[in-house]
Amino acid sequence: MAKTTHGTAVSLIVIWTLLQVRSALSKADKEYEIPSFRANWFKASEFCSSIGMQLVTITSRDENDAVARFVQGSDKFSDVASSFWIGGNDLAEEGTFSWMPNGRLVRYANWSPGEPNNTEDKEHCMQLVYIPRFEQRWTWNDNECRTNHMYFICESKPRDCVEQLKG
Ligand SMILES: [Ca+2]
Ligand SMILES: [Ca+2]
Repeated sequence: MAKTTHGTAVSLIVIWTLLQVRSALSKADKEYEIPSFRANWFKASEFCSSIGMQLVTITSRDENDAVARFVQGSDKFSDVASSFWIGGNDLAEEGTFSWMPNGRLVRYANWSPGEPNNTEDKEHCMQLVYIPRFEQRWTWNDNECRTNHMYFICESKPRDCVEQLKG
């Protein structure tokens, strides 16, 4: 009996450890994609969902760097000026930005100097910007959500615990 209990405990520890490793891996292995057409923020968000992904969320410097590296390696990158929709907005409450895919407040932020400036009270959707002549290197701007001419970045959805157990 004692032996069985011990065996069960060991199995549980092994399973728990595997899940931790897997969760660490899946974090590092976030997949990104830049569809090859331009859209407004809403269409961008819809399109990411339609391919089982979501507009990208960026919650750390490391993640901002990882997204920047991905964009640089893509054929949508221009070293003169590049802007891409990302998954945050302040549509619910002016000035309070949240990540739409999970509803979390934007805590880590990497705004360009003077942004977000909500120009003409019309700018509510977030974009990642690379415009070196303005000293903007992978920083963020708020822009009009209905602006149609932006590429956008989708990311793989986080797998929840149930999905992880199902494998
Ligand atoms: Ca705004
Ligand atoms: Ca702005």
